[in-house]
Amino acid sequence: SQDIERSRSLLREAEKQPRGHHRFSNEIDKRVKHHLDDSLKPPGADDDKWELVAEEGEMKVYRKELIEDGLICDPLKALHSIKNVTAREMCHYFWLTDVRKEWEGTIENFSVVEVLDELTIVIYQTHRRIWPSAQRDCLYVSSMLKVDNPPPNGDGCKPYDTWMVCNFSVDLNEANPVAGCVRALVEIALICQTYVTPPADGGPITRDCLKCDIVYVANVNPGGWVPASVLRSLTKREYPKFLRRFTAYVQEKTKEKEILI
Ligand code: 6CM
Repeated sequence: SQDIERSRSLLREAEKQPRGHHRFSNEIDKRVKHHLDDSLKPPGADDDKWELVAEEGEMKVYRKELIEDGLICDPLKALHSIKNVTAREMCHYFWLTDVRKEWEGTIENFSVVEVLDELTIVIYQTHRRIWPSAQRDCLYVSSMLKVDNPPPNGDGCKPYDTWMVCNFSVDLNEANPVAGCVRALVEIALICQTYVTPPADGGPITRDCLKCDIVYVANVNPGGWVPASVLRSLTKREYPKFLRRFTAYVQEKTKEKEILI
């Protein structure tokens, strides 16, 4: 509860910090550029060997098998298309820590350890333990931003707007790390684009006119041993579960609200 109080007071401080230059700004810019150049590319656009591991309606989850220093670091890329919501709404609920526990099922605990500007924070979190390996924790910068000039997408349709959340591990001394946890390294992006189809009769724009296409990429290094079969079957199940739960959460949360563009 002390952690929660501390997170809350840091976030109150955050509201007073306009987006600005801080010690992670350059790193964020670099990673945003990488995601726009690379993560947005559809699987199969080049000779990348993405394997489709789950498909449910509009949702497609791909992965590439990758072992680094004996650890499974399979990159993951998911595409989805969500009706009735905007890119900003998707990113808002993904970034906002107030509602994190309402959709994030892999976390045991988290706290905001630093606020860098109004949309950039540092989070420390612990995950549920994957038996029989050690519990994981991670410490990462989380930044939400609007992308003014996204690269054109293949089909020639121009999105109304583009928002993204960029999360990546940082190496800082966290004051109260949980004993026994192995540090996982994460690089995650959620890139969202709104498409608006105005009613043919010239009527007002409602939620029925909205669609949000998302690309979610995750590169997670587990930081230590996890049995391969356990980890691979868990990711195959948990990422679709997260996407299903999170997108349903945002649709439900926004359905009676004014459109946030
Ligand atoms: O992106 C997701 N969540 C964000 C907010 O928490 C954030 C996540 C960063 C870490 C993601 C993976 C860490 C790997 C640790 C493995 C432990 C999994 C335990 C599962 C127990 C059932 O960007 C959504 C992440 C969804 C992961 C499936």
